[in-house]
Amino acid sequence: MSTAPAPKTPLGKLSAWNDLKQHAEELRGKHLRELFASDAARGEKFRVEAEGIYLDYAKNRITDKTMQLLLELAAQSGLRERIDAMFRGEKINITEDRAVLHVALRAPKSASIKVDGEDVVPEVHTVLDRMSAFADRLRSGEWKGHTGKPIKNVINIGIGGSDLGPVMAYEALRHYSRRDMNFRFVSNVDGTDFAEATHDLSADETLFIVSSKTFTTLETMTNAQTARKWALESLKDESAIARHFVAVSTNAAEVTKFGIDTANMFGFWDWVGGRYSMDSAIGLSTMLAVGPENFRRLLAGFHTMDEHFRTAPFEQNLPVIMGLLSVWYNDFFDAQTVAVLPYEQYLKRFPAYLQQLTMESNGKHVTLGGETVSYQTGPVYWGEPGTNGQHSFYQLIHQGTKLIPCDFIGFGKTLNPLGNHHDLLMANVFAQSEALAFGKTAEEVKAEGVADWLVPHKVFEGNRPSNTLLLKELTPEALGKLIALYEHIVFTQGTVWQVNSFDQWGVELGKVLAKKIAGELAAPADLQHDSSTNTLITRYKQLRG
Ligand code: G6Q
Repeated sequence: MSTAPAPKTPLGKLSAWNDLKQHAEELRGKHLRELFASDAARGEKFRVEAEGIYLDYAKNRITDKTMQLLLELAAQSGLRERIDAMFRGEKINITEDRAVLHVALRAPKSASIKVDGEDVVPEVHTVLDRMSAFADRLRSGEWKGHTGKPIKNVINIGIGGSDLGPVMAYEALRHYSRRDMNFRFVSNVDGTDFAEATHDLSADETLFIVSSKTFTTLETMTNAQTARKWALESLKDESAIARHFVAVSTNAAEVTKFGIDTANMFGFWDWVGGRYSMDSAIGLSTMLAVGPENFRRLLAGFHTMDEHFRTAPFEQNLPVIMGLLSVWYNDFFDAQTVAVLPYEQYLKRFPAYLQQLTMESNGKHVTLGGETVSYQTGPVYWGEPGTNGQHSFYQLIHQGTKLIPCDFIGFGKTLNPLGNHHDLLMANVFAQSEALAFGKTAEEVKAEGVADWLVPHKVFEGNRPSNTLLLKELTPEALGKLIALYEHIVFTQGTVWQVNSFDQWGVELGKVLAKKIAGELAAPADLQHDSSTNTLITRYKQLRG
């Protein structure tokens, strides 16, 4: 789309928005204790179970009316139409003139999704089949390094969307991964990242996957060149590159320039955003770790959630409900952040992954129509796996001055049954959400015989909202469902806020300036920045000697 989009009714003018504003005032003084006391069946009412995910959202500051108004807001925001437009392959990423079709990456062979009149599903499966064939060869030892040894170490070089998904998925699916192989990830242009990833490896058993949609990203290209040098130092033969480097990119010309044969390149498309690409060829490291079969199970999980999002009525639609609840706190209760708290060690990188997904997508202050918003958009997402967080930042969630809605994630079964560890872990999930919601009154504290002066310190106000997601077990399918759930939460939020969740112009300026300053650091330069930046550059030059 080269012209501006048709104007939409501004969010502030939607009747549901204004009704919610008023309704929030009615609810502001209400405590979750009262809401539970007035409805004994609340816990059975505000819950949804779909596709193997149980969502309890009863511990939110909501009533039937809240949900009705939020669902009305979704309708007035055109959420249904926008979901359909995405799945139809329309170019809803208007500022980059691109379709948004990560959902096509996990569509079954029988599906048909068209971009500019062309069905993209067959191409998706061609790449998946090539990845699978490569993974089988590598994992079986048939693919040999330059000196004839099988590959034992795989290093993904990529950053942002070409790193966070692969790292998170590798950690999440470690249980299913090849334990006799090493998988490492180099993203930072800080040389320490590369040095630490390679210090104990030998090049003749190592494969580098250079993952970059554009194949021009400074960090990735710098690390890839360093990897090339590192490999050649011991392999001493240019022809070795073909056995030790593969590329994942949309840019065949740059891949060839780097010296990687396009036969060893796995492609994807401009309709896959970086932060939505872990299930494209960017997931090659994941597939090498867990095998093609498990990778397809992961995709099947994504697809199940896609279909749920596309077809389930909004009142039973997990991403819609969770997306709307986050809008509720973000816009009507001044909540600045959302904590995601997985009680599953394997999901330790899930919050970090979600930071990019959510904040790069909805960290925008201009609507699709180019207007500056008059309301809050994307909250800060953060978190740590439980129970570790309980012994660090939960204090602030329980007794601080900020409202922090929490998403708890737990599983019925652990992949590592050890004594009663899992019951203890899950006891903490339930205890935390209960404590956050109901707190502890001054009377209760006093009844424990606490001295009067100490009572206020020991009171828990409560009324802190949370969602709890329960799944049976962390399988590849479950992981796919969870990721797609959050992708579609982001979509729901972005639709309500009328922002483009699929561009990221905000990362551009820093990149351009860094390039300029890199030139100034490489050679004597007449510094023309502000006085602070000039002084910092000069001081750095002194420090480095
Ligand atoms: C994600 C962003 C960004 C991107 C990285 C890496 O949505 O676009 O995080 O993934 O900048 O880009 P390349 O894959 O092109 O190297």
